[in-house]
Amino acid sequence: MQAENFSLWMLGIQQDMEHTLAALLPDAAHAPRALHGAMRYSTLEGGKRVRPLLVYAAGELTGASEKNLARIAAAVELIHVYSLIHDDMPCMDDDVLRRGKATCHIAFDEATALLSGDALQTLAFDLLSQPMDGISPATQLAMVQTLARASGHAGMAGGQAIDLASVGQALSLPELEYMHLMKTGALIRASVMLGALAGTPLATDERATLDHFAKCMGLAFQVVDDVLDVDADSQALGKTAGKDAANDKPTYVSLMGLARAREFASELSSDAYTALEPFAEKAARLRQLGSYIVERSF
Ligand code: GRG
Repeated sequence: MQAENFSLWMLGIQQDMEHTLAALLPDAAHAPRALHGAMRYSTLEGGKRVRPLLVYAAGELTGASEKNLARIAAAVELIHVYSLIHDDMPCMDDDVLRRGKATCHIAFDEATALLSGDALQTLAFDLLSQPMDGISPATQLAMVQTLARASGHAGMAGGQAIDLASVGQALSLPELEYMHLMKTGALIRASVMLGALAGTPLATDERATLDHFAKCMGLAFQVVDDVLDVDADSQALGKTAGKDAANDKPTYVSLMGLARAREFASELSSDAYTALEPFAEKAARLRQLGSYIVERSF
């Protein structure tokens, strides 16, 4: 019953996100058509929308309005899509398959892919800086800062730089963790904190404990991603499976082995649920979403 309730909730958010993003993205019939088309192609009809789901679940914890959460969730998803487009380009991961379809630079061309990533990123900040009902300018500024820091040199882009430099290198577990906390973890952590910021302010200790949940979940998400890269096929994943080993990339599986990596993901999720205890029932959605992230098969 609880699982059914969660699946319905997830589906509802995924559908709302699709409508919100479709309405916010520029019209592909308007020039520059290739750019607008590429932005829509890469963003719409694809992806699990894990980061938007985290925004909504954290917003439920602080009683945030759905209207504001939709805008915040869309902003985070746009940053995520921009990172996927750029990551797939020949200068980085050089991949041809993403979300079950040709990557942006294959479906369009490299210059259009580069520009569409740039334009999605700036659109995200545009969305986040427009007035939101019941949210003070100071809180909104904190949101913009949270997203900027999670995306930039000290977050996702920095983590990606370390990742690119670590191909063929023997990273230690702490080094791998450091990289992933930046590359994947920072945006996941920001999604939770942004959702929470949209509602009734949390006390300092509550914020810290929620951030600990998000940090553990961000890492667990990556560990599961590494497991799935060896354990699932490209069709199920909608992206090329087995790429990490083919590219000689250090991963949790290459460092710990498959069985231990699975155990580690479950240890991280236990740690994450413990952090949610002070919030009791208000964190029910975040708990369910945590289970989904760790138990997913694609
Ligand atoms: C180019 C600045 C820049 C950063 C790229 C996020 C990232 C950094 C690269 C993506 C490569 C990758 C496979 C990372 C592992 C974790 C991850 C982000 C997986 C993709 O996210 P999902 O599973 O994808 O949420 P969907 O398609 O469901 O949204």
